[in-house]
Amino acid sequence: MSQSVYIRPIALVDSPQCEEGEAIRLGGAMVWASRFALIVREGGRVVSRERVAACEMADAIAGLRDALGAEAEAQWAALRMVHAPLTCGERVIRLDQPQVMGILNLTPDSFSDGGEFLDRPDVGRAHAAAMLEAGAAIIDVGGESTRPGAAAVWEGDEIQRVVPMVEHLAATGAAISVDTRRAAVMEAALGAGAHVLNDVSALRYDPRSLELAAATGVPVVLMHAPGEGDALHDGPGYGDVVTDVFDWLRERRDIAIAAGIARERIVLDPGIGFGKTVSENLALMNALPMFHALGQPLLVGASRKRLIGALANEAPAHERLGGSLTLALKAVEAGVHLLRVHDVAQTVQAVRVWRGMRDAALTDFSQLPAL
Ligand code: 8Y7
Repeated sequence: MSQSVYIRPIALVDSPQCEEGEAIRLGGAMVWASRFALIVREGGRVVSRERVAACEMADAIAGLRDALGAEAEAQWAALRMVHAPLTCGERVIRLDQPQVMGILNLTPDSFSDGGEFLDRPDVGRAHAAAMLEAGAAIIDVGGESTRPGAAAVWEGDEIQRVVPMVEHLAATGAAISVDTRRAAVMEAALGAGAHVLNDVSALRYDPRSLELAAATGVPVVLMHAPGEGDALHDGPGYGDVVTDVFDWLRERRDIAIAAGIARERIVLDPGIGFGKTVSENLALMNALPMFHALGQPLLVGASRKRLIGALANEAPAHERLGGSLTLALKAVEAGVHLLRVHDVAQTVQAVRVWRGMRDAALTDFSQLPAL
């Protein structure tokens, strides 16, 4: 039975000098890891799990069999990869600090902010302007709800919802991503000035989308969802959710690269809330540092999602700010590069305070390890 290997950072530190020479920087973010679990899986079961310090990793990898050793080597290099900024027209989004993507839903039935803007474009535009003012690096414009059981939208309707807003935002100079699974919508949105494709089906839903993404050369977000077609939330279940999602994202990454999408334009996302139980979502949130071993910028969208309600008294979507910030900071501490959120001002404030602490840690020499 074939084996697979994973390097999961298990001890994160808030500055490299905490563990002088012993900590590696993850994904070019402001986070460092000093110890790792080197995990080998066979047929879905973990067959070995070794704790390894950064300085011992080369030896530990040398002790693995050929194919496993090569994969572990690739992951060890990928963990330390520094990512180029994303280019969005005239704008560049640096990935050395957490960036916020503001959600703009132009749908009648989104569970968290449904129907607010669909028939009131002026209100939608004002909301986008407020998110940009509050520090959103990019606005994610979507015209189709992907929650379980949402009604399918005809692509012509989706285009009509999305394109005028994209045109408006492009004219203001904003960086724009378009949240869609349909090639025709992607094409129309890019034509209207969008810069990034955000596809919750990871370019599986529409047979034309992979080719289109490759031909246009724009950055793409590939998100994990276990199901296919219109049943994104239905999957066969997981053996181990963390390594299953990791393997799945690696496969989608490789398919995208083979189709001609440049590696530096692929952003990966574990798809919090898509076909996952509360405990599976929590396991993924805790394992986020491991996903740097895929060697791509990471995006997480946990804002107002159901797991928050499930853990906190069934709070309705509009009362999930506290939980959303907790999950956003968890992602930030894991070195996730992009946060997709509804509450931009509050999230940007949380990120800035976190950033202040990180800057302070970098100049705090009392953290030097004792000789
Ligand atoms: C995500 C997303 C949604 C996410 C990315 C919601 C469109 C559900 N969730 N895109 N879209 N990641 N990349 O609650 O987690 O916002 S829709």
